Amino acid sequence: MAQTGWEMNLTRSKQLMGQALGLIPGGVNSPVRAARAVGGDPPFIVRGQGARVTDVDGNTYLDYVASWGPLICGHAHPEVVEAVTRAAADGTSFGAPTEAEVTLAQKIVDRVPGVDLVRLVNSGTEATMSAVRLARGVTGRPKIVKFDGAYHGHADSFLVAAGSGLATLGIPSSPGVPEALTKLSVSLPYNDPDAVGRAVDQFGHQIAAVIVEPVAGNMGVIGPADGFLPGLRRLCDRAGSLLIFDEVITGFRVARGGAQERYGVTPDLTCLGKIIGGGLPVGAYGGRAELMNRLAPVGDVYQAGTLSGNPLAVAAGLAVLEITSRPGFYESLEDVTAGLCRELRRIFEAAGVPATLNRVGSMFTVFFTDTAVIDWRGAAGADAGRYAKYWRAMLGAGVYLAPSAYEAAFVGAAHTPADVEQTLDAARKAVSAL
Ligand code: KE4
Repeated sequence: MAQTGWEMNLTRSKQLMGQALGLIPGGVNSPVRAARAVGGDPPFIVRGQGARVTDVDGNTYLDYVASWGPLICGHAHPEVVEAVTRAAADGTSFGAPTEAEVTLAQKIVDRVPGVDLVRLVNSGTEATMSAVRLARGVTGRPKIVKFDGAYHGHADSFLVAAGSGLATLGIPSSPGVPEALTKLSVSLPYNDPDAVGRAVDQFGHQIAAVIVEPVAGNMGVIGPADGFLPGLRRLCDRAGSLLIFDEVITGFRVARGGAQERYGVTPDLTCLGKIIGGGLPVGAYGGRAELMNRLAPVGDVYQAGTLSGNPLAVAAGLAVLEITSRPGFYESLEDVTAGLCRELRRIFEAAGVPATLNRVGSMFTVFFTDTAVIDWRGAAGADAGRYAKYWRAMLGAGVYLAPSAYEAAFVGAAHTPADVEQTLDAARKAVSAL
């Protein structure tokens, strides 16, 4: 491991970033990867294995980014690699129906309570964008309700008071989105059902859908307050609006059947991504048959995709859903993550560093604040500068966290108790740099 003291040797990564900047905006194909909010100079990763990634300078890190969630089984899991390799040997895409897509659809329908029919797409953004179009098509209504700090992908309707990379870079609403469209997106405080009630009273008859991350992961991790999700269910029923759970992160992450199983609230439409592709490009959206059958070619709401249901991505997804369906998978993840977070809290407390750690299942975020974080206001009030120092110190100690204070850390099945101890040792060193 080419590690020298606190700072990793990132020589080759910096050279590559210099080259990349002349070819790719910001040197990256997705903004948050540029790590600008934590000082820049991201490591260029060359391989992943289990719970670890290695960069082009030969530094190896314990990985809690997990490709922003998909790699719940760890990097290069043998069963995933074998499935994708076998599928590739039969061809990479046909643009025609395949048996594997039917098998994956069946597994999704079997595991996700609110899904009777499902359509595969190529990203989380495609899933949420399509679900909103379907909701508008079915209800004939124009408005959607989202929540401050939530991120549902980069479709125009969602880039209002959004989280993830927009919050990280401080661009809450993106230029290029026509005002006529932003007016149709109402963003409200997360965990505030009264605010939603007021919106329903004011223009409920115009609301096609309320779209929510049932566990927020894009303003850091924030769980639903008691009554929040059931309240949204009741308010949507009262308004005749559809409730959309954006489970791109939480789907197959926080429970076998996602957040809707964990919290016992069934949405009208569900958006999925990340884990169901095992690291390959997959998204999906599904719901009750009478809603989904409004989609072409059965119905008249249009959505399409050249590579939707791609054989390689479907093979990876099938392998991951098989692995995660095994007895004890989620219980073990819960135990490892709970132990890690319990000790992290003790380390910050012992060091006198004000920190709030939010965890749901195997996803968590450390907010450098001494107040509870239950919405975007709380997340934004935390010390992002201190997070940047923490990120840099943990990287120097061989632990790779999300390069943003408004993301989640993910524990996967490949993280062992020894990895937890290595992480805690790194945190004990890192707090001295705060
Ligand atoms: P993609 O289009 O990036 O596959 O998915 C969009 C999306 C939709 N819904 C939720 C809840 C999401 O978290 C995401 C994407 N997540 C971010 C990180 N939290 C992706 C990372 C990135 O933008 O590079």
